[in-house]
Amino acid sequence: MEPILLYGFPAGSSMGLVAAFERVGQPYRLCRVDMLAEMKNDAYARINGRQETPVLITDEGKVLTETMAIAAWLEARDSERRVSFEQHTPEADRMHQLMAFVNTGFTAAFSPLWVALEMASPDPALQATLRDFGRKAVTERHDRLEAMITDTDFLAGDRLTLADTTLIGVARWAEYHEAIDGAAYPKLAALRRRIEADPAVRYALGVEDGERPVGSGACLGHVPLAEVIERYAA
Ligand SMILES: N[C@@H](CCC(=O)N[C@@H](CS)C(=O)NCC(=O)O)C(=O)O
Repeated sequence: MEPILLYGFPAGSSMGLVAAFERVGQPYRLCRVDMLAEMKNDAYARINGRQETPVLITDEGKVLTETMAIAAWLEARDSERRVSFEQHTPEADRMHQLMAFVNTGFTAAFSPLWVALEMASPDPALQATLRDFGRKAVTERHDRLEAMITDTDFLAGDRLTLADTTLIGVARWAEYHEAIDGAAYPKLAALRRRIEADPAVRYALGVEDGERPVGSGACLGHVPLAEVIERYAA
């Protein structure tokens, strides 16, 4: 079977993995998950006990969660090195380092902002504290990322890789939360423009918006979430 990538909308980090699958170009399917309506229930918890996206149903029908694990699964099958580098090279090491930085501290810095936004019983004083703390954390991680960007066209070299696809779904949260002064990060801004201009990323953004963009042909279509749960959940 073809692997099925469950991606979340709106504004999920998994948009980058959709771009990565598209760019690798091997047959895959997608499953669209409305994170606001379809994730916080027992049925979805049978697919991912942490009730998050992304999730991959592998070509063996196994459930694989966590962005880094799914990226590693794809990297191992990226024989033409369309989104990765040969193992045991300095380029591969740097790509993994940047992916880890983005998926841990950079992504986690947004957590207080999401908590403030999604609070079931709004508490203005706590929300203000969370927003203040979150904006400081996001700014600090942006400072660090800006310093890690070199003069290559993309994050880990001169072509789009898993480092860029890990970043692109998350980086836009800064505007969503009005968390940073964008002008303070010119290298990141230029990098994001280059990533977002990539055809595979444009494809993923279109898919996220509910469109049916013309892609490489590798995506064989969408599978309904109910069907994925029925067939593959524990
Ligand atoms: N550690 C997980 C985190 C995934 C994650 O935070 N997913 C977000 C969407 S980008 C999510 O599902 N959030 C919903 C929630 O936690 O309520 C990974 O890297 O895959």
